[in-house]
Amino acid sequence: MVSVMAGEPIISPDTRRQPRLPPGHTPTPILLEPTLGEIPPFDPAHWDLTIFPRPFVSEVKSFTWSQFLSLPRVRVFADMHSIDRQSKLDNLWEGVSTRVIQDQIQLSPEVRFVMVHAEYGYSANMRIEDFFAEDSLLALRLDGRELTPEQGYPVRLVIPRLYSWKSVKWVRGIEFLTEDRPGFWESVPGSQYPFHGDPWTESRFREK
Ligand SMILES: Nc1nc2c(c(=O)[nH]1)N[C@H]1C(S)=C(S)[C@@H](COP(=O)(O)O)O[C@H]1N2
Ligand SMILES: [Mo]
Repeated sequence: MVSVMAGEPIISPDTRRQPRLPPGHTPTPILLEPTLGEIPPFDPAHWDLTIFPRPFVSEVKSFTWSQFLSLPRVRVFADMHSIDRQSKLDNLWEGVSTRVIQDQIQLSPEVRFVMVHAEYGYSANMRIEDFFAEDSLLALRLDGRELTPEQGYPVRLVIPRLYSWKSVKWVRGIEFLTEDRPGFWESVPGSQYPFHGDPWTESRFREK
């Protein structure tokens, strides 16, 4: 197989903060949060990743599994912070930079937000600046190993600068938006999950 991995890892800027942990956070070897629902099966013959809709992208684009595997890779060293104040430090992710996806599409200038969709209906909304941040990627591997089914195999989004619920596992779709819309956790009735989800400003609760 041709190696498509390049260069030194990108160091997520948040790992250089002093202190390194957001206020009140505790380091943990594993985020102790159960995933919703069952772990989806993976069938490489039918898997695809779809980028939509028109006219926000000039054409709808679907990557097959082999097309996705042929995209160039990056490694990203990053921490992951959860809304219940646990932090999983020192993750070395490998995958496709969201900026590679950006290079493959023509995005209209009025696009401001992204909704990332998973198998079985999970989704998360975010700003395009967060989605296209230098340390954001569609990860295939963690710490030198293929993702486990629990970790989102075959592909999970990783957005180190946002709370972990934005790092959608089992990604299948990327939907561009001009206006923000709630994802799964943001739309649970009575949900206090904020739309943005910045661990560093303690945006743990929805504020006016
Ligand atoms: N598809 C999907 N992605 C998901 C979730 C989920 O339930 N389904 N849970 C989110 C939440 S709430 C957290 S805390 C992290 C947990 O990631 P981990 O299992 O790798 O620790 O995944 C996020 N991504
Ligand atoms: Mo979570």
